[in-house]
Amino acid sequence: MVPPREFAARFEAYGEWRKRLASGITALHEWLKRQDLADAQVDLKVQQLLTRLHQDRLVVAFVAEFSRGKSELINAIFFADFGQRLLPSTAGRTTMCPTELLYDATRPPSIRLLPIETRLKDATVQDFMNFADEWVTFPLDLAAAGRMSEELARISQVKRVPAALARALGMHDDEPAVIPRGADGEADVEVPCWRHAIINFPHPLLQQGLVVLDTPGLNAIGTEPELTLSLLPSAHAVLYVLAADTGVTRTDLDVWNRHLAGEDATQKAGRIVILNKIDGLWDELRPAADVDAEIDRQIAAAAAQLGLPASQVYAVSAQKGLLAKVNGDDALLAKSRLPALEEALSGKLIPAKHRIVGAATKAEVGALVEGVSALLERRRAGIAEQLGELRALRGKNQDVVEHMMDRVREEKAVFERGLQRFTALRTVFTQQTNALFDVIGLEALRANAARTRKGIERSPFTKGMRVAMSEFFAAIRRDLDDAARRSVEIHELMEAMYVRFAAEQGIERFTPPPFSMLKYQKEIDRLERAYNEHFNTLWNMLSNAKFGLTKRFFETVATRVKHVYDVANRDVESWLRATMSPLETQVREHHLQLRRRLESVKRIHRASNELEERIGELEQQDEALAAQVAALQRSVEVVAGIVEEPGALPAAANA
Ligand SMILES: Nc1nc2c(ncn2[C@@H]2O[C@H](COP(=O)(O)OP(=O)(O)OP(=O)(O)O)[C@@H](O)[C@H]2O)c(=O)[nH]1
Ligand SMILES: [Mg+2]
Repeated sequence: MVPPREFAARFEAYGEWRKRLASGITALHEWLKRQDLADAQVDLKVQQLLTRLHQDRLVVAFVAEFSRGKSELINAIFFADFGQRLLPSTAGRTTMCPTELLYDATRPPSIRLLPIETRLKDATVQDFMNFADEWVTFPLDLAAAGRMSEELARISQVKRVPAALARALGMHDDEPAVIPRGADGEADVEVPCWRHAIINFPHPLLQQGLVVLDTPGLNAIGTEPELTLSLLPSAHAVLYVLAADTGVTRTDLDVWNRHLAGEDATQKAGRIVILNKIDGLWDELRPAADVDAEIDRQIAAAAAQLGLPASQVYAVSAQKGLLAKVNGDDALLAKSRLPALEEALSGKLIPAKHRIVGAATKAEVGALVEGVSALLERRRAGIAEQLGELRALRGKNQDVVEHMMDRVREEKAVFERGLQRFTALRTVFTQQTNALFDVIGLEALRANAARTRKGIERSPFTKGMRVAMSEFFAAIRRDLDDAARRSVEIHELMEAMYVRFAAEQGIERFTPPPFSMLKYQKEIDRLERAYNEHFNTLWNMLSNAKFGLTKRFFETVATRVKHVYDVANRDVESWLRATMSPLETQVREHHLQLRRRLESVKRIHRASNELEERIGELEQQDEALAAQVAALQRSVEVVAGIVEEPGALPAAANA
């Protein structure tokens, strides 16, 4: 049997693989540059590919009602080699704000905290990311473990504020800790000090792109829409934690239904449910088999209640697992059942990620190389044509050469007339693309969002909000439909042009790819559905609608929509480039070839001994081109070889 590989080890192997892949691509790029085959387009594509490989992240989120042991599990799975409890984990509510653990090499190790008061402003956590001055930063001293855990304890900080402020922050109704005070009879309310925390920590796993998201128990999940609309959906894995001592409670089910159940069967299949704290069932006085049977019963009960197969529920003891790892106690580690969970995590998650990244990289390198090989092939075809012409001249007299010169001149004249048409086409193309960008540009979205904000302000209650929001989404749909129509028009124009240039100029036929807006339309639909669902639960949860919360809710939705627009704009841009640039390149190459042909015929016309010399030159050029094609093929195979490497997939053999 293959010994189970821990999550950590497998994730490290995945990181190493990404590095090898990046250096393979860099080598290919270097070669292209040396051969003078890398134009701006190629440079840009390679840059994007490398950035994506470098920044590739794997986001694992932990969600549960409070005190189920999320933070303890994170400590045990990812950070046990730290030798102590990294994240605070205590009875009662501990983690008071969503906490991301990641590593960003451009910053010193630190904990960055976004004050809870930022909830009073119309901006999401994502928006605040760009404003360093809004965050409070504390450096982490990696050499002093004690001091470090003191700094990290800040994610548990709470404070008392007047009830009115708590209400404005959107944190009153469901906050049980009410401390009577003050002459006006209004009670003070305990609220978290921070809205969001980012722990920047150079742990090897985080350095390789792992991002762990720890969340607070139910109450903060309910009131920070961003978590449910954006952070959780973008996580690669969401681990849902139950505790054996409580079983599945009503609030556990609430969290599950609201944030995790989802309509999507594939989504459900990806869920991992953890039944934590099984050490509470351990009993020295009972036979081990009895205890195991009890654990199995609890697993079956939990699975039935969540509507999942029992195979997706993992029973563990986070606390004993952490202790066992810190003390190197293998027997206790096995008893904690933590390795089985880690095996499931790494066995599912990392190979899936590996496959997706590998396939995407391979496809992009393939597209890149295809463009370059097409160029090389066209050059070879040009040389073959010239060789044919020149070989036919062997033993012919001056008249024939003159006649041929006339013919090339004529071709050149035809081409130059075509060039005028090409310039005219460029103008139309630019006009049409500008119109397209007007429709899906950020300006249009900004105007739409401003209208919606006004609408919500005018009528900040359920009905007003609903009307404003449905108008917001309707306007987006109109824009996307309009953009879809325009992209079809551009596609038709370009298709006709390629046909025409092929007929008139002998330029190679090329069918430009169509563009589909469907992806963005679907994403907008998904957002609207998610918005509707969360809006309803939000409204049921809050007895009186809070204006600040409503607005913040809208800003979260708007940020997500802006992201969709950003991606759409980027995609449209590269689509337009892909549509136009083959024509540009071919026109340029064609022009060059005609000039060369004319020059060589002129040379031969001047002196007849030039003929053999020129044929020899062309033959050499052809050989050089053939060698380039072969070398290119080899470089591609190197990259493809790295993609296929089984290195990061040790379980593939026994999967
Ligand atoms: N017996 C036992 N206790 C555990 C286990 N895991 C966590 N605990 C305890 O349960 C309590 C809550 O653990 P946390 O890690 O703070 O729980 P959490 O889910 O992060 O809770 P919040 O941060 O408040 O949302 C702490 O006192 C832990 O020591 C376990 O496996 N066994
Ligand atoms: Mg916690």
